[in-house]
Amino acid sequence: MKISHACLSAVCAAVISGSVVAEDKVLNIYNWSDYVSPDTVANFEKETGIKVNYDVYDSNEALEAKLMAGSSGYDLVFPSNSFFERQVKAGAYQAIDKSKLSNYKNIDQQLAGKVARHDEGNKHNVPYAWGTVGIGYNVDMVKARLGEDFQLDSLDMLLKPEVAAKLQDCGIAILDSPAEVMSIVNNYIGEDPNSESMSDLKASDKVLAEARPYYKYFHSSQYISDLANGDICVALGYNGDLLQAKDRAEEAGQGVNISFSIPKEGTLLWFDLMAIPADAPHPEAAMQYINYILRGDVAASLSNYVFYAVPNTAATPMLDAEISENKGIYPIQTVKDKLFIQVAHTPKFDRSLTRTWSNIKTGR
Ligand code: N2P
Repeated sequence: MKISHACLSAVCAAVISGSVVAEDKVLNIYNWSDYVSPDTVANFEKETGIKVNYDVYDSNEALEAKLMAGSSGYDLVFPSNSFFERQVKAGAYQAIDKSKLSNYKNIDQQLAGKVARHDEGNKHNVPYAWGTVGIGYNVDMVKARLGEDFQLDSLDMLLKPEVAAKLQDCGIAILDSPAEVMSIVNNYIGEDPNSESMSDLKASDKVLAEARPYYKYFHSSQYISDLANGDICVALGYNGDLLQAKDRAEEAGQGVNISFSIPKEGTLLWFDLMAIPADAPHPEAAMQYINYILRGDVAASLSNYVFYAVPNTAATPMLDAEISENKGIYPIQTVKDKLFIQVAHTPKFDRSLTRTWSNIKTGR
């Protein structure tokens, strides 16, 4: 079917029922919450006439459950490296033809090299953003309870029961992300973050179980607004989300002073990737969106808003100094040296982990 030049909008696509072109005027995205700038999707729709249906999640587990159930209807998803690795092995994604992505040249090759460890030749992914898990805290509330000299870049704040107890009244939030949190606790107690040994799991479980009575909740996105509003005083969360909380608090001007630190004990470094499910109904539209995200101006505006690093060399000169000079986003070398990468867990270990985690959450 031939489309006239006037026929560029989503409305137009809707009336050309049954044609391939009409199908490709829709794009179903499933992405992490708080992970684009307000105009990212709107500008794409304006430029392409593609109508985007945009759903969000806040955990790799949620995404994986949808993908593995099949027929998710999604065209583009954003898994983290470790989960992605096993999803690729399970055949969840289709290959991405890089020769069709004119902006792929903007990808930071060093980072792509690291991701290739999870996906040989990066056949099924294009990197989207990267970051760490760290500690966001309300400076005044925490200092009032722990004193001026307490080291605010230590996981002791969250994992030592006697310290957590002092923060209980102002509110501690922990990521509801079993694999990620357990790897951080393993590392904190001096074990291999990627360990699948039952005795390590038990030891980390013990640490969390002892601090658990002092936690307010486990959740992977609510802490942004709660921290910004002064409803909690510490959160173990994703770096960009915690920096968004800081930014929101500053904009609100209510005297809530938030800071972020990367734990001195070391923490998880993750990469989120763009991937097209094997059964995506609109893979061509997904390719257009990927190529759009790969544009330097788009990646920079996104990074400037969400406070996550983007692996895009063309974006670098367009980043605000608040981003490019932020050590919570681009850590210094000594901090980088202590970061670790997660590898995919086996299904057998995952079952034990899930059981342990649900006991921790319910405080049993
Ligand atoms: C965005 C969280 C993305 C980081 N809200 C998790 N990989």
